[in-house]
Amino acid sequence: MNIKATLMASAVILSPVAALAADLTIGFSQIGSESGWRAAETTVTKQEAEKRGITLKFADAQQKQENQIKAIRSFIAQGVDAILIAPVVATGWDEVLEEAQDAEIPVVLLDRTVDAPDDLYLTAVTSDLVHEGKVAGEWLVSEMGDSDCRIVELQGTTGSSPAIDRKTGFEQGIDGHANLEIVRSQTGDFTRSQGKVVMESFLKAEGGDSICALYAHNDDMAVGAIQAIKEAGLKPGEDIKIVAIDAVPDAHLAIAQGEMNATIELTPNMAGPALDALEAYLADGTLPPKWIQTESKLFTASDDNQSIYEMKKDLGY
Ligand code: GZL
Repeated sequence: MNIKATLMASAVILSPVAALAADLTIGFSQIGSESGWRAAETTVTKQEAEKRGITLKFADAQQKQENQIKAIRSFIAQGVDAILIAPVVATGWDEVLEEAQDAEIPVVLLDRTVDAPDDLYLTAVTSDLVHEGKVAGEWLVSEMGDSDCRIVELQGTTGSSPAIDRKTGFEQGIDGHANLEIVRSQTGDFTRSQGKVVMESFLKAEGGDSICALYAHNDDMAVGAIQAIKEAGLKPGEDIKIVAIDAVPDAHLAIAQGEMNATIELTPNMAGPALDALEAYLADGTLPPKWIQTESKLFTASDDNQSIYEMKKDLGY
């Protein structure tokens, strides 16, 4: 190799943004590890930061808002360059977001939104949570036709934007179809264990034979409910139709095995778009849109769920 080529090869030429990212320190206030999807989001966020040479300070809040607020205040005190927040609930953020704004530290929301003025955060990277619920409702409409169907609903964490919006969307999806009726609706807090416990209570209260379908705000609660349905001597996916959201590997496996019927995909990669927006903003003040929307895709038994399961199972869920 000639001298010039050698010099070129050794002089790694970074773009201004890439050069900047190598010096960034970003705080990430994560909700916890309540679901397989959440674990995947954490894995992907760490990978996306590492890819960019960003130093990521990670704080797991064990699903408690007070722990998130403490972590955010610590990030501010440390003088980080930016803060990522997956807000466990929608309310109660104004004060700490104002503190970050006063410290001139940009904040990006991941996968959930907050009820606060949108000048308090740079952007929110989320799916259309209402749309996800509506797709689930419309799928059940198409599945049931004119047949009566008594539905039980496992809600996500009380007060979280996905629980509020996915409920709204599902009700929009079944609106106008009087044969479809939600007869029980209760939070399972997005976890498998609570999904099982609450489904057991639904089965006890309603009697398994009178429940036609389960709508769960995430796959983990649906997987827990599947266990309860089996223990009640019923066939999940047949005696009780099951539709949920996230498209985690175990949901694809359950659909492949006929124990679940549909799931709507939520990408765990919210951090990629978030870090791109932050890098551009920190480099030259480029303002992103207030909402960076991620795609949602319906998966049913007509998809090759076994292959999708094999592909997804090693992605950090
Ligand atoms: C939705 C996200 C939800 C997932 C759950 O954007 O906040 O939180 O659907 C997770 O699996 O607990």
